Amino acid sequence: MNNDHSTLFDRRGFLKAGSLTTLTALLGTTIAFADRLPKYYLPLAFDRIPRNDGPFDPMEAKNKAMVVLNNKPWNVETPAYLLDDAVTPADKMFIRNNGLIPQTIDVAGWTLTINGESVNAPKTYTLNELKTKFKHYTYQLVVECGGNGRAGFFPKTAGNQWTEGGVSCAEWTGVRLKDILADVGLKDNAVYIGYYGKDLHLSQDPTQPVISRGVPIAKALEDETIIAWAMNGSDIPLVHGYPLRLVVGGWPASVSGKWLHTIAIRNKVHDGAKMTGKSYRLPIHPVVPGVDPPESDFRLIESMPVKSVITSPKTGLELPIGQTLALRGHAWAGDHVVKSVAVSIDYGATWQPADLKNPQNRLAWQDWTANIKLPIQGYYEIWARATDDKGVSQPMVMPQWNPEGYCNNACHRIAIKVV
Ligand SMILES: Nc1nc2c(c(=O)[nH]1)N[C@H]1C(S)=C(S)[C@@H](COP(=O)(O)O)O[C@H]1N2
Ligand SMILES: [Mo]
Repeated sequence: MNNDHSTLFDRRGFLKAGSLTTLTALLGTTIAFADRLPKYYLPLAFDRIPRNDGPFDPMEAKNKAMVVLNNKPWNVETPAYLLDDAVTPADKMFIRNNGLIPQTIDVAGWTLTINGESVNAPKTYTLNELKTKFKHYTYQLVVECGGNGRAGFFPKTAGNQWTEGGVSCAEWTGVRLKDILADVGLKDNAVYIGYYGKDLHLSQDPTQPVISRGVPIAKALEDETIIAWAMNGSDIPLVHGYPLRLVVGGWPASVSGKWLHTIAIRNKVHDGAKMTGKSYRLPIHPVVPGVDPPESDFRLIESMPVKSVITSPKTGLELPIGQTLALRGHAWAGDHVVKSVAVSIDYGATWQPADLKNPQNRLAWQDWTANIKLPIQGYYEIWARATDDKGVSQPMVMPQWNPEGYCNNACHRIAIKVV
């Protein structure tokens, strides 16, 4: 959070020459009487910028225990115990923005355009056309930020320091992208899609792209890849992409484009903002922690790794000796299914199986429960570990370190006391 304006003023308390230049650029004009600004006086236009995205404050609609990692852009995480619901409610859904939340949404005039090299001809739909022309589907979908768990990497990597809470599983309603694409008509050379949203770059320069990512055509054509207008039975909240959003479960959430207005069908891997360089990429070969290989040694993240979270109890619980402890949580595995979850009370020396439910639909997370006995008084850590249908389990400690801090799926742990 940048509420510290000390870098803007010189020793005498007047705006620095550099700050004035920035302000002039932002306002698109010079400030009249700049030399008469009182000491430590921040002109209103400037004052607002470092503090907030604008008049809309997404935290007003959020649970008060949500943790703000950054407010420019807004990045807010959910403490693990707040993820206890089977379906994540809006007020407990993490926020990850790369740019500024659009402040004015023209719902009546909102359209979705499908274009790109690999469509027969571009086509544009109004919201109403999308809703009336195509069959509706509702799916629970895991949307997990590629950087979730970043705080657990050592050495520390740059970016928002998500702990466990950059993940959600809400119920999304909309139409299948594959139905729309069948209506548009694709060329045989279609290999990738790329989305475009209406958010603004932090610089407020409308010509600068914020984020434009995508998925291979096979993932785009899956039944569960939808263009949604509703979340948990209501309009999508503004901060989560109102009025239209691409939702792709199981892959880094950065492919689920908010404030969606265009999808390009590409004849090559989409090259929009944050598709290139090292964004959302992992080193192809394991690297020594702290070593940053060249760009050519990275690959795009596709399906997210197997993972689980303990949502009850909350760290800090004090349990009277002799009582059984009921544990609860969720587990998910990208494009895969979770086959088992186990819990440990002795730092992984022994494990006991949890009861695991089937997912509500493909790409939804799975609820698990376990009842455990804690033999003596004292401090305990409880670990949970999920294994997917390929036999791949979560690592008990930090997984392969990577320079951007993605895909940390180490076991979640909570700490409790038996008294
Ligand atoms: N238009 C747009 N879509 C976006 C983003 C963004 O900055 N702009 N961020 C992406 C990233 S990195 C994540 S993790 C998810 C977060 O979704 P949420 O804020 O609804 O939880 O949105 C994705 N879609
Ligand atoms: Mo993300």
